[in-house]
Amino acid sequence: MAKVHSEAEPFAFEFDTETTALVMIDMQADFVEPGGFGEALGNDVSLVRSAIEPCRKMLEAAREAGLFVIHTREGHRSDLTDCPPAKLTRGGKTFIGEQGPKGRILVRGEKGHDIIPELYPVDGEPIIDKPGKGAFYQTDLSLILESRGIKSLIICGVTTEVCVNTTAREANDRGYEVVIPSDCTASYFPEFYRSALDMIKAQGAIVGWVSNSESLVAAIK
Ligand code: C5J
Repeated sequence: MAKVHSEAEPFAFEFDTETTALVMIDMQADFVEPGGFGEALGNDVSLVRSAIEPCRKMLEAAREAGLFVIHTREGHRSDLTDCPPAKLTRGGKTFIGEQGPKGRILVRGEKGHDIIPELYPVDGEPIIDKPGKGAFYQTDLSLILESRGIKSLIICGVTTEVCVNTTAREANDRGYEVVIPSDCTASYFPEFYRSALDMIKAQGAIVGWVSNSESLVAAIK
């Protein structure tokens, strides 16, 4: 048992490093590099790149402290049979499965679908390929977390109001204690970023806690 606590809002976040996992959500080229899905939807990806360096520091500290690390990728089979028709019609000018500069958009095995080199998983870090926004929906994430006896999650990644928020809510409903380091997540919409984090910590941590990489790294050192 290695019980620690980190400064957080609305109050300190207490956790045990042995039962805590770092979950890195969708740090894929499709979301944070030019030429991917994020840009195809009309977004400026430079707005989400601010999270890369804090995520890198958080990941490095988690690895050094021996935390269990998990990565997720949003995407679909190449025949798109796991993509609900409703999802295929959403977006801007380019749609899921269409050819883009980084290969077919949000399709597994394509360049854009993969995790960016700065945060690339190492041996022993499971990658959860998810068809939806939440990391629990139609994946084996629950099984993996339960098998490791995980109770708390440090959730990083993009985007704050979509896949990070959905996963935090799914985790909270399943009984996990969730903390989001605010500098390790980002959105194409600054106002959504702020509101999404406010919603997490409101009403006495109704979904979870909001902290920052500096406090969490200090706590696990
Ligand atoms: C989105 C995600 N925004 N990873 N996906 O479609 O947040």
